[in-house]
Amino acid sequence: MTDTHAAVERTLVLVKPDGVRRGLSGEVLRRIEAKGYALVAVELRTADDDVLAAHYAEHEGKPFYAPLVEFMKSGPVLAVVAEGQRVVEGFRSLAGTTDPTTAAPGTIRGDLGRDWGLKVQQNLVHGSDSPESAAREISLWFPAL
Ligand code: DAT
Ligand code: MG
Repeated sequence: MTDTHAAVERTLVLVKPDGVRRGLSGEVLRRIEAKGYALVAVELRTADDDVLAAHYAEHEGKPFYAPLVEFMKSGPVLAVVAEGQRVVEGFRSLAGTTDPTTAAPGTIRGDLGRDWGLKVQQNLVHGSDSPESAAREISLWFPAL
């Protein structure tokens, strides 16, 4: 192996309205920092339709799309940019799989989330799924970065 210096990358994390409502913003930030990633930006804000339509464009037309957008507008979200080598896949690993009921214990969703019998999985956090998604989402949520 010749490339021993992996590039520093950035990812977009959202603590979704369920996580903010439950007072878990600090717990999510704690896990990001405990893993050794740096916080580049942290901002509590209420998402609007334009940001959410762009953010979730890949899901437009799916049955859970409209309830997902409504849920994401149901309260403030904590928008975070975190930085470190392989942070995109690293945060996805910290978050756990999409369905919080079966997400592995030890992960954010697995430890803190569950099914509440709702149309949309309220799974506490969003994390970019690739470096390309991260670049797109960071420019959407934090155009000044
Ligand atoms: P992830 O957030 O793990 O990247 P995703 O991008 O496939 O998952 O979906 C975005 C969000 O939409 C997800 O966090 C919760 C909701 N969602 C996804 N699939 C769903 C489904 N089958 N039923 C209800 N909500 C769903
Ligand atoms: Mg996704």
